Amino acid sequence: MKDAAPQPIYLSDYTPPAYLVDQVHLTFRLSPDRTRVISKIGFRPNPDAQGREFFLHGEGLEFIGAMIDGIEISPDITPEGLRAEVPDAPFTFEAEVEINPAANTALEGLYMSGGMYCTQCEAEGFRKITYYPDRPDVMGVFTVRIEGDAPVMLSNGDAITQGAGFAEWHDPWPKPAYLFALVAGDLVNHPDRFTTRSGREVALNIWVRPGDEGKCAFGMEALKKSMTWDEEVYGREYDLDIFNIVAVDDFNMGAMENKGLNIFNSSCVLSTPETSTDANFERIEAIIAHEYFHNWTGNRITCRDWFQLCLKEGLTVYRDSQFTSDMRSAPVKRISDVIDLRARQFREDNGPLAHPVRPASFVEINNFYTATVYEKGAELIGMLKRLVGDAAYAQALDLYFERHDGEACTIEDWLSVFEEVTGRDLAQFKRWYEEAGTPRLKVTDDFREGTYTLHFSQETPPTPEQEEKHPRVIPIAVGLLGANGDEVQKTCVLEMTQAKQSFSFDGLASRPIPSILRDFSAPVILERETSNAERAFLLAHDTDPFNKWEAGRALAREGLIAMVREGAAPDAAYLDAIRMVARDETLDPAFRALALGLPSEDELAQSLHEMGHTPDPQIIWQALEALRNARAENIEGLARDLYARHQVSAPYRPDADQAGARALANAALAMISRMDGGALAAKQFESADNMTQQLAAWSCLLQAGAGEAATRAFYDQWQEDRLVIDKWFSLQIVHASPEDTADTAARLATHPDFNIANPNRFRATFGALSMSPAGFHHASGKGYRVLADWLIRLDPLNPQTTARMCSAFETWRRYDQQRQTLIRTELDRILDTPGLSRDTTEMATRIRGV
Ligand code: B3K
Ligand code: ZN
Repeated sequence: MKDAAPQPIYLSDYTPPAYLVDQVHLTFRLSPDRTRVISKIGFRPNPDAQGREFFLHGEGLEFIGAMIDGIEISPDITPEGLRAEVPDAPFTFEAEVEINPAANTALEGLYMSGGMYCTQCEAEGFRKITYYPDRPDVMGVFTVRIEGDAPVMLSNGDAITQGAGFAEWHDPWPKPAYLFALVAGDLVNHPDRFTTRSGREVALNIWVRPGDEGKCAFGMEALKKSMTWDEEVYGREYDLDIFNIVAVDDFNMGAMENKGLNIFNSSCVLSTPETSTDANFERIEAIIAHEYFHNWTGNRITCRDWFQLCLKEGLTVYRDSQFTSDMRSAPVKRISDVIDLRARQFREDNGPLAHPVRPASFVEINNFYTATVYEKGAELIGMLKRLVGDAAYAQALDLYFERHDGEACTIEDWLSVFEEVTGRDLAQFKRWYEEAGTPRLKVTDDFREGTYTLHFSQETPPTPEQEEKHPRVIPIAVGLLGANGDEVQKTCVLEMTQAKQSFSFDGLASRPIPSILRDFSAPVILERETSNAERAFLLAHDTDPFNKWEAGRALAREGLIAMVREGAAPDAAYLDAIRMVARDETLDPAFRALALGLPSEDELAQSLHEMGHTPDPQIIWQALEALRNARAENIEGLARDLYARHQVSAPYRPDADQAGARALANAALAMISRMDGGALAAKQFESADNMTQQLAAWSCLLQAGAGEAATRAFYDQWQEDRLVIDKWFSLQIVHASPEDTADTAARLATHPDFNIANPNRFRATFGALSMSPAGFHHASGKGYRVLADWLIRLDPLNPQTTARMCSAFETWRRYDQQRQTLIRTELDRILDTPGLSRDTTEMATRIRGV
């Protein structure tokens, strides 16, 4: 096994930095394999520090020399950094190091992507660029000189001078090193302008590789909308004269909010109707907003330490979801977010990787950029807003910005502005940040003499290293419906604070039908025994769009579980109910498309496991297929009608209305394709003038087993477009039969266009494998084997992406003994790999357990 177990870092061990930084001057002499980095940093002792050790982080740097106040020193250098004797007064530290961007395949620090220099410093990548106190509570004002022959050379802040072979940038806003960025290369820009409400003229640019300039217009519009929205809704203005976005092809995640110089995975900014789906457009809009919003929630107010990551991420995800709700449809956004939360965060919260929204320890912080920190973190903000009300939320945010601008903060700082504004004690609410796990909320009810009572009890199961859980405050939004479907009690928020608690409603003429947890008012699992008739009633009558959708979802889930467990036939109540919703023209098409969606294989496996059963991925897949077939047979006529009615004749626009119509038409096409062998899909594939239509048609053809010609045609048409080819890799694996999933992934990994060094292509291939449960969990174990083979190959090149993708195995304890043994063998094989990275070691160890 491993040489030495990597050591965890604890929140409780936090100490303030010994020295603070005032000014930072950096000079980069760019060269692909020998870049010189010359730093000159003004330090001063921190009066609040507990010690006086001068330590600078630094990893993989070739040390050339260092000086303090102009006098050469011989520091003590270790693999983690540098120590030196320093004066007990302000001083200047200078260092010269050499780094090799061309050899940097980890994509952290300064690296090359397609001949262009770029950086990724969050969380701890700056230490791979030069010696520095690489922690977010040390903030400095950066001036950067870049020397090289690239036509475009960018860094944070405003451009001071540009000349032949050099460029100088100055960022007036003090920032932690994780927000530093540098980009240099042969880039072209899509320029625009924005005038802030106080009159600042901001130059906006999206920088791309030559040839991609036609793919920036939508991203630019999204940026301007985000800037306006943040002014209008949060009163936040942009604070520099220039805002640059750069698209790079090799990137470990979606995008990065570096001050004034956001760097984006090209898949999250480039778009055209021909190459991007409606879902891609929506995602691009949201990510551009997210990174832009970080300028205030993250950059102007940052995190004291990485345990506080949710302070910026949870809040910024919450803000970007508000933005999307305002730009598009709020109910559709909420439903989509809950689908995603359950699929990723509930899965995490109920397995070996469960951790609090604010973790108490970590080995490698990059492993904590999780659905829990981001998405559950955002849910906590939503709950807080519901508990205090909109006006108090706005006041608390104003106070937060006013009080903490320019600071590195904690969750305590965040909660205390709410306590001050509202006078509430948020000690119990804080448990949501500190205790991992998804609460189970059980409900029963009774009705006596005009009084209807809901009895709630809450319980959170134990999670790793947290056996004992305490009752949390849970905002439960409830409405009541009368037997005729009228609302007899409008939505009100019940505040549950105890383990068991009851709430009554008086003066009712008859027993109402409750609509509980409207708008998914808390991230909990609601458990309530109820009938299909009641679910169908709520699907028909609930005025809360989330619960209306949820009722249909529950009908589908219950029916599928009966099919899996008892071999039951497809549920007639579900088929009737869904027919009614699909044909209800008063409902938004996007909502109807969501209502036609079915729980995923993984969601069903999770539900079965919750109920104490061992899920069989093969049987789950068969049940879903059987239900899809039955549904197609049952409503083929209606599907044809929906398909015809929701064709969009206007020129393509990626807005919510058109996207909703296409989503519904394509849901109908999927049903029709099960009946006509793909004939209509083949027509749509031929005539499609946008990627949404083309991809949906190809996907239907693949599922109908009639995709071969389309697969070839799709490749021939798009072989020059790397982002579309990612879809080509992915979809073939997703729609392979479970027998062929692993083999298809392994075969595509030998395709000339496969590139292990490109995270997008790697994820398109092996992410697709791990997200196809019936194929991934094939009883032979070949799915596990293929994934482990490739993770072992990727780890020495890119630990971050490898570690993240290990989470494919996180659900292993749900399955039967045979599958568990097969997975454990693969986890052990990964852990036994000589030289395995700290990132992957931590993830595989936590997943495997003892
Ligand atoms: N803050 C970055 C994520 C950095 C991930 C480092 N492993 C993107 C974002 O959340 O906006
Ligand atoms: Zn973020």
